[in-house]
Amino acid sequence: MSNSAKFLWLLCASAMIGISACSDSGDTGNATEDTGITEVTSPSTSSSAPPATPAQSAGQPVLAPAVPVPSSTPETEGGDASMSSEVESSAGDTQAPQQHIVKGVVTQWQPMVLFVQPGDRVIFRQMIGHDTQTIDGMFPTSGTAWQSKLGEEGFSVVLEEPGVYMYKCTPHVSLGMIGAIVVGDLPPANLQQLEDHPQNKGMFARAIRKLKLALESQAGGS
Ligand SMILES: [Cu+2]
Repeated sequence: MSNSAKFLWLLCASAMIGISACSDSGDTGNATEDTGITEVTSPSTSSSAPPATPAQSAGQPVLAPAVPVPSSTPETEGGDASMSSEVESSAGDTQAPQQHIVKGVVTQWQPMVLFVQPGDRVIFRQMIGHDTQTIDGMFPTSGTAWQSKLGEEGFSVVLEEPGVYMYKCTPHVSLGMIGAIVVGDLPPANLQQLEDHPQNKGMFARAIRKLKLALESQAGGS
């Protein structure tokens, strides 16, 4: 290759570099966002599940933060996370009766407030040393009273009449072992009857306050 040819080749090459550099730096209008580069393929040889599309991600329900349990009143003995009920969500609104469990835990009922639908069955467990008995005047007037034997494991009731049923454990009522079962729609029809009850004081008043907090929480959360 002669010198002049070399020179021409260099001139040509440098001109091309200049043009390409010019087109890279100056012509921003042609700049494209090369999204292909971001798709780094996994070195994994196995064909993994396809990545979630934006539609799938958007379709996933955003889990709401847990509803804060209302702070317990100062005179509580602690361990008062029993406000939340263990009611299964009635998705589909099926009318099939459900079963619910209430446990005797030390000197408390768990859950302390239980929400059920008419016809549901409530079963009492961990009943050693406990009984369960409706409190006179603190359940619907046409509702069914109940009373288990002491330590009657698996005692159960089926509640048809809507309203609040307040019940106690006889050995531990003075320690606040009082529970509430709310049957049917909110607010329960006999709530005012509970508040007007002459025994709405002491541990009973405390239980009714907790019931009202649970009712507010249930009404707001669903
Ligand atoms: Cu008890």
